[in-house]
Amino acid sequence: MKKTLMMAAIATVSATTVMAEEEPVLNVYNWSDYIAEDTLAKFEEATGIKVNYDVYDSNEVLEAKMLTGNSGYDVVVPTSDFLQRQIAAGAYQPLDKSLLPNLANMDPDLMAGAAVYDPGNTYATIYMWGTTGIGYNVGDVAERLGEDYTVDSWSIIFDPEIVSKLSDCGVTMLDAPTEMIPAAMNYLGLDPRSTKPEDIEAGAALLEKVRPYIKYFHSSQYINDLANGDVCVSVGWSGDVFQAQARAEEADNGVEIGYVIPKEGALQWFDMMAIPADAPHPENAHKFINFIMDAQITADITNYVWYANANKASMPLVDVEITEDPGIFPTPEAKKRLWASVVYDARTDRLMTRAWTRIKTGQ
Ligand code: N2P
Repeated sequence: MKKTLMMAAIATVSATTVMAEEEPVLNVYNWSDYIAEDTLAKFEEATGIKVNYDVYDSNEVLEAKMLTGNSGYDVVVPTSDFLQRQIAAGAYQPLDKSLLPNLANMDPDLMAGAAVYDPGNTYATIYMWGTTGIGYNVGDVAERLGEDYTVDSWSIIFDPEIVSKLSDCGVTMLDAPTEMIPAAMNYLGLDPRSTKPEDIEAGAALLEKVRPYIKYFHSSQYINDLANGDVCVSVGWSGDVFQAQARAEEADNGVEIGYVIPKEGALQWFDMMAIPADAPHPENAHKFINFIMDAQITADITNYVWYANANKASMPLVDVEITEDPGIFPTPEAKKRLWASVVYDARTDRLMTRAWTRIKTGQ
């Protein structure tokens, strides 16, 4: 009897020891073009944890993996509206905030904005944030629309008269139905956050109308294509367009790229770091999330990817050309015209997905 108890005690102790010792590995799944060149090496050096890093360029792709489970990932970065739906599905584990002292660096106002999707910031913290606007080749557009033409409106994409004049130099859209359809609705004067089927159909109909002038729907290809002058107008994510601008400058190829938050308004989104419920290395995941929230590390990322962050302590370390760029940190005036993403119910989501397939295939 005594012996059996002793054996059981030993078994319990060794099981606990095994659980407490997480192997020094971390599997991260993040958006493409979204981290500084040295971030992972610095984390590996600081912690001895080896990072496996995979990338995606679509919330839908990430969501499919999160809802299936067993992805093997420890840290993923969904956008806040997608995050909310995935939390409801049980895809994430609550953060252990005692392991995240650098949460103190975060901007309370922006975290409150993210808490709309994740009450109490229970499951996630902001990685970066940005807007969905228009990237364009200054020379190509001037050549086709005139030197005096100012790119400041969604009409450059949604007015058939205008976009038809640009289709020869390459117009592209994000492959992101829940961003593109609301942008079209907003241009029509409808509430971009509306979930009324007739509003969504109206936005979809506008996209179908301009479909003949669109070269492709893709959410990362346009960075290089804009930089090389292979396309001239892209609906794109703020930092990605600035990265295109930087790549063109570096290549010294005469291509000048601009980014604008159109005067009609634009989507503002938050990308959130979260830990899947079945993450194999949750402790390492917390170490990584805390490391990213270090003021210098986050500043380094913003300085490299040109996305705004929500880390107040990092701001003095961010390049002035970034903090002062209204395309990255919008002015209070422009902020009033930004809308936040909507969490779609299953029915609306299906409606959008079906409309999107129709738009993309042009049928
Ligand atoms: C980074 C794209 C992240 C923005 N390439 C999408 N939320």
